[in-house]
Amino acid sequence: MDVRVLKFLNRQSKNLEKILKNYQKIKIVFDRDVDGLMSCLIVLCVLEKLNKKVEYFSIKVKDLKNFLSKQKNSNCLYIFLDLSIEKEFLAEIKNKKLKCIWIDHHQLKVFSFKDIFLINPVLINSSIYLPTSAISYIIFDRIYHIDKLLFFASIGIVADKGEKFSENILKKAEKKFNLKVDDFFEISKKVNSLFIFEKDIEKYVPKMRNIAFFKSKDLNRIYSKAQKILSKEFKNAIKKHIEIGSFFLYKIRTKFNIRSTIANMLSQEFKDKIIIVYEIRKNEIIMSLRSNDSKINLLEIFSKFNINFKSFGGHKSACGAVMSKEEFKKFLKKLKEYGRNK
Ligand SMILES: [Mn+2]
Repeated sequence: MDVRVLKFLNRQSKNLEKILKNYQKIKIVFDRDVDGLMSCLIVLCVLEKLNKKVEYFSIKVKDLKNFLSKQKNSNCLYIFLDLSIEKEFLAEIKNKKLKCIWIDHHQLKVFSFKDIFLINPVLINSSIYLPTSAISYIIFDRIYHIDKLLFFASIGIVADKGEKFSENILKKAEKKFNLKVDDFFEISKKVNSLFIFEKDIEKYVPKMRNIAFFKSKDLNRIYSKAQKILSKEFKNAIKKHIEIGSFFLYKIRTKFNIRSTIANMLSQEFKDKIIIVYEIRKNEIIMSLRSNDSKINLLEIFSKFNINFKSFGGHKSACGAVMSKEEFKKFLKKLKEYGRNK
């Protein structure tokens, strides 16, 4: 891994340790996906060892502004995990004078962070890709070492396809827990099924502190239910998608939260395609975009479309977008033009 990034994380870890000394009450706010959840577990386990009073909330980035607007400035420290930063969040934080640590790995859309303490390796090197659970592991394991942090980190890393820059962590975990990377990947798929049913994720956090949960009947039952829904939708996608040049377009029609998982599955199957999976929710088009070609930067391609996105961002090879139905028509036209120009 990049030595500059490791030095940066080590330095930030020391700074963080100092900040933590000043707070007894801490609120963890994490993204509603496997990487976010595993990051939460890592941070939570360490904070509890430090005898902090901790609350945790899972929030989708689109609901974060609303969450922030309801917060009151109390003597509490916020730790945000795996959530992409928007300008409006920073405005709300400044306005409320909230004390915030922000640990994330999304590409940056904002470049001034004087009101938060940001830990994102892309600040040092924008081509480094370390899932938030890897970052959280490196930082928090230094503050207080607990064996199972390595287990949580490995699940989060493979869920976010971060194997490349996290090889060391995974190797250590394979040895420690006598598991293979593929086993961690299986576990990450099981954990992901909790999100597919949009379960009350917070309810599972205390159970997950014991790693026996990941082998439990409880989780396996939810997983097999999710597998049925996913395989049905996947077959449907193969039959009913549309191809425009190198774009693979598919509209999801179930009520389950499977858009991004289906997009991941399709990008594994159709490696030379740019996968676009979308659905209509509350009159908006919500999209997951994926590519397997490391030379392709989705953020770059789609920002050139000049679409008035309600939100757009993520990573170079996996990102998300929200737009109105009107803008979606324009988006489709652009897809066809792009195909012709290539
Ligand atoms: Mn992530």
